[in-house]
Amino acid sequence: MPDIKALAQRVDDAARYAKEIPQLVEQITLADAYAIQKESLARRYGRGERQVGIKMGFTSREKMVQMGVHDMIWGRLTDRMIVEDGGTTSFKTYVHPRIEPEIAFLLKRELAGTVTPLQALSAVEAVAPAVELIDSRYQGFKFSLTDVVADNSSSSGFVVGPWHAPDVDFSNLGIVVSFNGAPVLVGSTAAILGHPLRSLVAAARFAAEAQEPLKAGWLVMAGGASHAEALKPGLYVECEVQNLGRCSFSVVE
Ligand code: OOG
Ligand code: MG
Repeated sequence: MPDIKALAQRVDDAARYAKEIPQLVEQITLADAYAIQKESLARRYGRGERQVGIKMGFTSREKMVQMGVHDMIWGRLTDRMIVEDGGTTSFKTYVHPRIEPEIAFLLKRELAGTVTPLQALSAVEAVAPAVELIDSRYQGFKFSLTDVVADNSSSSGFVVGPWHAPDVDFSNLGIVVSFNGAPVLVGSTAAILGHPLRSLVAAARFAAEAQEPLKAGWLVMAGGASHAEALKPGLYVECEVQNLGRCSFSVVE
């Protein structure tokens, strides 16, 4: 039996002190990996962090192809991971951060179980353009499915732009991410499972399986619409989503 607590401490310390670790050599199942993730988050809550939602991963082809992982995953988001829209984040606090354009959902009521896209939509208070900062704690940003799940699915930071009532059609909106004003990523929200709402449907299913229903007031990050791009100090990052506006942040030393 893997030592869940010891492995949770290993991934938590790596994230906390921005120190990379080798991939896990222990034989673990996917259930073990989620148990490690849960235990590592309990350590964060013990330090005063608060869960503010969840993030979905590998909801687009481009992300799956880039990382060689072909199953959807999820991770937990805490208030410590919030990067203010228009604010700054310090490069030193990450191992090798990357960003990806996403859509964020704000929930107005609890959501869990098998739901239709329409039922999922009825739990949505608002949608916003968003950027996720991912930071695998594994050397070389290389991992297996179980490694990445244990490492809280590379959750590290996120920026959320202006909120909109969910009556806007967000199924196929153009996305442009620029670094210091030059476009580096282009895409569409349709790359997220054909429609970002499908990611929320999947999130509700995962939440039920984990017996942790998504709560009113929580965010759900739908997953990267494109591959992720590496960050470095000195970058001003802006993500514009057609009809939803933009969010931005700067990377300082
Ligand atoms: C894992 C997290 C994937 C997404 O949006 O697909 C993810 C990783 O690529 O490090 O956040
Ligand atoms: Mg992501």
